Amino acid sequence: MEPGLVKQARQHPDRTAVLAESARFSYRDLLRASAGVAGRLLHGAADLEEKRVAFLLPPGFSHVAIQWGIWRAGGIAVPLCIAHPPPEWEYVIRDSGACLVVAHKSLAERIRPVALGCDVAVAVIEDASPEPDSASVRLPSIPPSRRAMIVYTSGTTSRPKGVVSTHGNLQAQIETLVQAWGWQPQDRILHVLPLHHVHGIVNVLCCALWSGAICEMLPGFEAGQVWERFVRSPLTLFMAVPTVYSRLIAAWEDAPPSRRKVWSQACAGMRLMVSGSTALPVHVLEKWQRISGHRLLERYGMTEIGMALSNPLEGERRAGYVGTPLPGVEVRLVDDQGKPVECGTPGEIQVKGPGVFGEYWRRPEETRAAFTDGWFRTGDVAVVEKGSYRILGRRSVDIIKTGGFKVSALEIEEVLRTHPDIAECAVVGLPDREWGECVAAALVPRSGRSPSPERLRLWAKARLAVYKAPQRFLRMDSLPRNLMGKVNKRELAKQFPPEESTAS
Ligand code: MLC
Ligand code: AMP
Repeated sequence: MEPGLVKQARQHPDRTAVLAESARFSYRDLLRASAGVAGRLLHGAADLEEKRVAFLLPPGFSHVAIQWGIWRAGGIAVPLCIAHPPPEWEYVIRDSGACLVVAHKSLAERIRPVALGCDVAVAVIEDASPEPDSASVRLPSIPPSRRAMIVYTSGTTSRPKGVVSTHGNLQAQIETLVQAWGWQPQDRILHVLPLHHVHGIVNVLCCALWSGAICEMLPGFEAGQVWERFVRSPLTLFMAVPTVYSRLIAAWEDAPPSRRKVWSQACAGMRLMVSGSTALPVHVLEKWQRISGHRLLERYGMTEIGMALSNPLEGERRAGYVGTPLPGVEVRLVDDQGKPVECGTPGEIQVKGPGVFGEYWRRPEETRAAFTDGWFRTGDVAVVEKGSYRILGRRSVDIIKTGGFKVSALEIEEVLRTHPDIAECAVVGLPDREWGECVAAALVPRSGRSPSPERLRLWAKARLAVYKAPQRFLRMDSLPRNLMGKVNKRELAKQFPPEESTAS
């Protein structure tokens, strides 16, 4: 038994799988390179038996070859974000109990001290090139129940939790999207998203490779570069978070009229453009439609479940709505007592289906608390109106979505509290035109000390992912608390002046 993606790839070995830095790699290249990686990881053993292998590589063929190689050797792939500071890497390496870190040579020196501090070896990878036939490598049988991947996601606990997906979960998450969005071998998608979250991993990379399509990978997102790539040669699909579309709109508005025309015309050949990971503002949807001619398809998902709700490929895509359940996904809305609500009444979204994860890594209690009667509790609140779901918000004020990344206010507070000049702090998400929400921190300094916002932000960026570092700060004499002594965050959010500029 092989992972589903590998089986699929065998059907079209000569087609192009990955395009990156002007090099072209076929599915045969990917099969051979990943078999070679698996052989080296196994190093004579029969099966990695779900050992965790963390990997740190920029987007490109090597990244995919390592991911597949870990899977084919029977290991659990733990992607690390190339832009994270060392403390974030250390947390993931330790929490996952990784036995090895595979790092690209350009990143190896940065992660080596972290890995060694965790007593974990580093395997350094040059840019992978297609290998000679590696059919002789003996690989273990991988059933769908085998754990495949751990992706770290922030939640209502202070530190991120590892979401464990099996090969069966991933296959279900991929297949529902391939069916709903009509993926074809002729598709060609431009990949600009991070590779440590499901949007970039499942929706873009895995769906493309499942379908025999071409996944063209850019090193990251830069608006002008993406527009010019749209022009260069035909693409059929594009998927991103709303901040990416806002940036593309801003770049288009700044461009001279002749360039605008060329850029807009370049979108005509695409068959589908998708937005997700956070609410798509209606003004972005409408402006993007005027510029590109495409009405964005908005969908809703989560690391724990893959995608659950989607507007239709054919038919009306309603602004402000995320559509209906995807094939094979069951969705219900429940009230505070856990009872399903009447149509038109808001309730918490709960999800069931083969794509839903089985556990948070080594956190049985959090796992138990996340399910009720087999339904996964998303913590998001929605309402069904005229047959379509509209997301109303989240149950917890401590979860913030910024630039499409989920961050925990509690995690940021815990780090800020270690700053010598901070006596008390509270973190909230504030509405933000560019980022959806931005991270804002209210601080009570220790007497006589007054750290500047710029220095605090720099300090935070050395310890936390850049998207977790507060963008706005508010000095207070005391935090607003309720009778129980708990910080009233909804009240606190109102105290940030709307016109306050960002610290960066
Ligand atoms: C970056 N910056 C931020 C920020 N992110 N500032 C505030 N809030 C944020 N969220 C700052 C940096 O500090 C830096 O400033 C400047 O912006 C540029 O940094 P960058 O790292 O180069 O940012 P950029 O690459 O432009 O990032 C924008 C982006 C990125 C939209 C491309 O945020 C992104 O890739 N988002 C996608 C996230 C995603 O894939 N989510 C899916 C999760 S899965 P300075 O001054 O500090 O240098 C999921 C399930 C589902 O949600 O449904 O899909
Ligand atoms: P993550 O845990 O990073 O996978 O983020 C999942 C969360 O993103 C969900 O629980 C929602 O809060 C949010 N989300 C995803 N898609 C949408 C959407 N289209 N509209 C609103 N929120 C969304």
